[in-house]
Amino acid sequence: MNSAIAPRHPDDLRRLRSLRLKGNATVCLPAVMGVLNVTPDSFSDGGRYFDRERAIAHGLEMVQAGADIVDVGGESTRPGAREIPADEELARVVPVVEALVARAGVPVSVDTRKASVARAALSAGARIVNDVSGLVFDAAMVETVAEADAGVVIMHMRGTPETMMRLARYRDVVGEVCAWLKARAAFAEKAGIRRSRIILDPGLGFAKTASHNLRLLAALPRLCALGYPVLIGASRKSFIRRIAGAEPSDLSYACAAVNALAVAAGASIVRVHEPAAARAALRMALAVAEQGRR
Ligand code: PMM
Repeated sequence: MNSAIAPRHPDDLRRLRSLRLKGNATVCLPAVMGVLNVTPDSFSDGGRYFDRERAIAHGLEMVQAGADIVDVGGESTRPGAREIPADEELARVVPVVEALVARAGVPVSVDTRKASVARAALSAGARIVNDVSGLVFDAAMVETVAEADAGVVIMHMRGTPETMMRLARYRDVVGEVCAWLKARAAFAEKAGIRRSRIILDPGLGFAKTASHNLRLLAALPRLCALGYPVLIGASRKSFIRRIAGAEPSDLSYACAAVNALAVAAGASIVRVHEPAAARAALRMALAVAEQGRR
């Protein structure tokens, strides 16, 4: 096991100190991943950064605000969203990845289920593939990631964005999600992806009801105990709107609270639309965790 992520003590929830990426790039954990949707129709920011220059400018702003990674996506995965052709997704994503790789000074990830899009983004300098299908959607994805020695986010979902909400039925959501992620990580390692490159994500909102999301958040230490960095993408999801209120300020404060709670419970990366708020929330969570260790 990569010594950088080896657990030092089973009770030490802050055990994952850094994420090592190709070419000696290192991301200190816990980290903030800024969301950049270059789409006309994503859930909370669809259309805002569809224009290429605005997207690039927003990516750079997020880094200024505290993002450690910028996650560029060209296909909406909100419930009901339709798949788009790979060439359209490529045209949206690759120029933005290229510009951010040259100018952002932080690793860029590509949010895609398609191997051809991942391959082009990796050639343009992206270092992480964020696959919401957990390497299921495209059989060529696993070898694309392995060959490029890229980092990979393996996210749990069922079905596709079009069908997933019909599949939100579990007997034991925490046990089933943990078992699935463990199996997908084993599959990835067997196909040649290094263990130290793998990040797991329970996929809040993807084939999950509000109560499933809350149960997964409450059980985060179980997911972290699998021994991989865990990413949480709660930002602006509908379960937060439902609980905390839909006013922009309600949503911002509630997202910051969820991110602090997630990191306190052992999460290593939070995927967010507001990096400055997430950065402050993580600082507080870490300061408290530090005292707990003394
Ligand atoms: N959520 C969305 C898109 N991509 N990727 C990961 N790894 N985890 C998530 O929770 C996730 C994701 C949908 O949210 P958005 O439309 O705000 O990007």
